[in-house]
Amino acid sequence: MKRVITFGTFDVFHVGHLRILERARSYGDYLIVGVSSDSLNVSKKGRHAVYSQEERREIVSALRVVDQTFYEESLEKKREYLEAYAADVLVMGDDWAGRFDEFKNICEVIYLPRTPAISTTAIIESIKR
Ligand code: C2G
Repeated sequence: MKRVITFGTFDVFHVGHLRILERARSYGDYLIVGVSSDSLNVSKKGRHAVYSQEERREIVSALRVVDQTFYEESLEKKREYLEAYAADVLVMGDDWAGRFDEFKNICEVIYLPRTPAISTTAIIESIKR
């Protein structure tokens, strides 16, 4: 059974998030998603997520293409997570292109094109207007 893993905040869930998860799942038989904790999100995005970590995990966990989720606490624990979840494939959007190549010695690393013209930030801005 080929185990695929991906990571993200998945705040204000949108089709860009859905499509990367669907595409990630297509690379194997089992998809594990590390959902960034609230504290990790603040440290990497410089702002609080709109949805709590529990709500973001609940939404991601409910998707047909997602088999297992956990809280990603730190970007520095990536190798630990890849080993702990026995990942065969790491899939990320290409805004991360090259950033995880160091893990090619333990799993396949695939970067997929982002879904254009949609982002949580843009959604928040449009709601504000
Ligand atoms: N994504 C996408 N298309 C968009 C927006 C996001 O394909 N229009 C992808 C991103 O490339 C990422 C995933 O959706 O692979 C989750 O995006 P975010 O929630 O913004 O997560 P990010 O901050 O990139 O977290 O350890 C890695 C980080 O936790 C990844």
